[in-house]
Amino acid sequence: MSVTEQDVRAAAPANTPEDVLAWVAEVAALTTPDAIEFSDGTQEEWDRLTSLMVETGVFTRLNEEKRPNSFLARSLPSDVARVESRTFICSEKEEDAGPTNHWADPVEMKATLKEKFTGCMKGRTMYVIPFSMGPLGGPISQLGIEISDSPYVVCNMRIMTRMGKEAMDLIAEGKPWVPAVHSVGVPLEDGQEDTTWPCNDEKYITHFPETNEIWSFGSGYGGNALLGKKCFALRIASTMAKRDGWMAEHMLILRLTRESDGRQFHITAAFPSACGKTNLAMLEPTIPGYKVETVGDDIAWMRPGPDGRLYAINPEAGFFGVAPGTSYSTNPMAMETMKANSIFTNVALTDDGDVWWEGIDGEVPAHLIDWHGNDWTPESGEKAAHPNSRFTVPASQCPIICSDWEAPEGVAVDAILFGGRRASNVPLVAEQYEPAHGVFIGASVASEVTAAATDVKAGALRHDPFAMLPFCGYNMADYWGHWLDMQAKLGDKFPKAYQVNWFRKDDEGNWLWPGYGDNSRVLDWIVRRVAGEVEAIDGVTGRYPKFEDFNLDGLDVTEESWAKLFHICPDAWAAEMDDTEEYFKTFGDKVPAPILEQLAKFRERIAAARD
Ligand code: OXD
Ligand code: MN
Repeated sequence: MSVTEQDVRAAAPANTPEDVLAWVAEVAALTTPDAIEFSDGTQEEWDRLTSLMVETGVFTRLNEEKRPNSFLARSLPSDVARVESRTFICSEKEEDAGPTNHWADPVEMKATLKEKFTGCMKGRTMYVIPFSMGPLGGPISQLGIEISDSPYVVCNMRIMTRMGKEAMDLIAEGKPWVPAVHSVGVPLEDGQEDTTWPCNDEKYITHFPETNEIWSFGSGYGGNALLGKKCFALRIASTMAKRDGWMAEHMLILRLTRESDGRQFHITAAFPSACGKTNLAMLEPTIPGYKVETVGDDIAWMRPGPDGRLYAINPEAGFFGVAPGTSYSTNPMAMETMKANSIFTNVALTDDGDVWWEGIDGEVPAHLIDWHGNDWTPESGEKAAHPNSRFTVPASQCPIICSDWEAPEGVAVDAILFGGRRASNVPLVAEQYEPAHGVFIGASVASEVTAAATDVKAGALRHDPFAMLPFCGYNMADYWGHWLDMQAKLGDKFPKAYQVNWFRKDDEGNWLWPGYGDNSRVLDWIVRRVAGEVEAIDGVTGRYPKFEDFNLDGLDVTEESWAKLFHICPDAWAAEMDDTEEYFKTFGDKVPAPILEQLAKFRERIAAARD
């Protein structure tokens, strides 16, 4: 027996508005689940669902002493990351999705989805998950309701968003909300046993920007299934932001407090997926005199405040971070954050019931259960944890979470960083010449591809403007135009942009910069620039620090290796700009004129460097 409208009404909290009831009943009639639950976000619900998943084998409970209230899930090898090739923007006009998105006609896609979702929840429970992106009731926050047939999604959403009763109460007050429907796409016939990671080989991650709808089919993993994150907080929110004059960005947010005068600086930074945003957000400065506090590690929503400055909130409530490479030496604060109440996906399991991954502290264990669920030894020759394995952890558990991380009005942004993984060409740090140059820097970012998506070749260099390539819900060139508009609106109150690159190597392939906590040295220079305390030298890609102004105390960076960090090869840059021009051409006449002017100015600087 599948769920009826009466069942929906009976399961819903008493204050559920009629429009929500009607929508849930409609989705239930289409997907025919066996049961329905409205998520309330309570501890009781978490305990019940995590125990259920332990019983069904979806979750392995980790050692209660080592990792209390924490669980391990293993996905199928076919469902380990976002699938960009199956991610669609279904705007009415194809040009509004632009060349960087997969576009699908909304009417045709709705027809396809109708077919895929028909009966797709049979044998399963439908969970109705009200959630808030951003502090409950905050002026920059937004509400949503995700319907999902995955209890794994419910538990992850409880960590990643403000989920449950309080969000429903706000919806009941009549606040707007975004509808998001998710199914793993595996109906169960009567008596058919479920698997521990149901998913469908055919996947559709679809967005309807004109109606703010999200429909996701076939995957249970991360950004494909936790619809508040990439689907809502970036793809749909970026289109809302363009319409309403704000910004939804793939950026971390941190607070840097300078102890000498107590001045606080807030920095946001856009790096492509799996390029160390979590590490920078939780950085432990190696230089004295600064304290870092984390506001967010992945997404920033920014709006002009009453004083004309740009204010940022982290719309998420948790971190969904890449596990491999995370350790007490690379990110002690992340390690502390995940000590309890955490979900791990596709990491390895130790013999004493704890988690393990490549790059974690200590000796490599002699025996593990790998992410496939098989015995593993160091001789196995394969990675024990998947390169995109993740931890889902409550942000509130981060020891350096900023006291204002839930401030509804956000924090005032002082500087914006753009980075990527670049072994050559891109200097350690460069400041924009002028606002349009800042947008040009963001627009021309290219980075070595990581494991965060399944269907792009790791290691290759790809253009990833503003680290938004997979996340911009509309035409990327119009998005650059929106940035220029926001800059024009805020004038000199709009934060300056800086291009950074921690990943430069010498000709022998050695890292030129230690990175991690030493990136505080770069932040130190940036905030002194913001405060107008140091000068910069005009260079090819932007304005650079003077060697003598930059704090290198205790580091083995000589004037010679410093020169290598800032070395510019005009030929390489000329070639890169030819490539960038070709890339810009794919957007036709949508590329804003100021961006093309910046390209021309950059070429002049390259030519001058040749003389
Ligand atoms: C993420 C990503 O999971 O960018 O944050 O892929
Ligand atoms: Mn991300």
